Amino acid sequence: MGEMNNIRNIVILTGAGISAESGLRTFRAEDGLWEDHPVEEVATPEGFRRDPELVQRFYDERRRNVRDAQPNPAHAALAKLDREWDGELLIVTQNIDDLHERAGAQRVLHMHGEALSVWCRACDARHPWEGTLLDGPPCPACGAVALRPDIVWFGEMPYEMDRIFAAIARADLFVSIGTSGAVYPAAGFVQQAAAAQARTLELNLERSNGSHWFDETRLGPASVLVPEWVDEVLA
Ligand code: BJW
Repeated sequence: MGEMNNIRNIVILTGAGISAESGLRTFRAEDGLWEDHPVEEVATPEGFRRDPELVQRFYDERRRNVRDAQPNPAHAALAKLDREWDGELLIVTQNIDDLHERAGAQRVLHMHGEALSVWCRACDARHPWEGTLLDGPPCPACGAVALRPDIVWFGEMPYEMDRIFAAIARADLFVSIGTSGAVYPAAGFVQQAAAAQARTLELNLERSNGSHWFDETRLGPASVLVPEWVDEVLA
């Protein structure tokens, strides 16, 4: 990474690749999730209107997988960085799992929502949720049977974009971990970071769509690359 001396504000973007070694499947691999379920059937508001049972069943299973998964050394390393880094830090995750939090990280923002949260379309409340939705449970707040996964689908606005852009504008270092750069607006963060004069680093198993935008790309599994990089930053 060269000179770490001038780095104070860090923004980290994580994607499905950081949780792959925790046993959660990525989206665009050979055995990716969309193989079993085409994306437009499950991850759009139109798909949900067309076949709510398919979508609820899909996310009921994802919720169960998330509950059963454990953080891996990459999550643990970012949690350590969060504990020990005095400057600004924001972990922006596209992932809906809670493995960053379970590893102990606190400065985490879920831009695509959370598997273990539900959203009531009747009263707009959100609730922590570990169970299923296929069976049509009532909203704990208003009693309506109108709960949907608290997930950002295609065509919906990702969460907290203002806070993300503000953090990127202040960043001295932007690090992207385990994301293919296929989905916007997250795929564009690296360009915004570069425009704000931040250094940009990518950690990924293989080169991604966005690799050419980064100052540096390191290839390998997140469980190895992320702890190595965190040790460098904290040294
Ligand atoms: C490892 C590893 C290991 C593996 N170690 N690495 C045309 C052009 C531009 C944009 C658009 C367009 N048409 C439509 C759009 C917008 C659209 C979009 O981007 N579409 C693209 C397909 C082109 N985006 C949206 O709609 C977003 N909203 C939006 O833009 O709002 C503005 C707006 C609103 C209204 C009207 C108009 C505009 C919303 C996007 C929501 C994304 N939601 C999903 C599903 C929900 C979550 C869930 O069900 O889990 O989020 S899609 C899915 O992709 C999921 C992910 O968060 C997201 C990103 O995937 P990710 O994390 O990158 O995973 P993979 O599998 O792609 O990559 C894994 C990587 O890990 C690979 O690189 C591997 O190499 C690596 N890896 N093992 C390290 N061990």
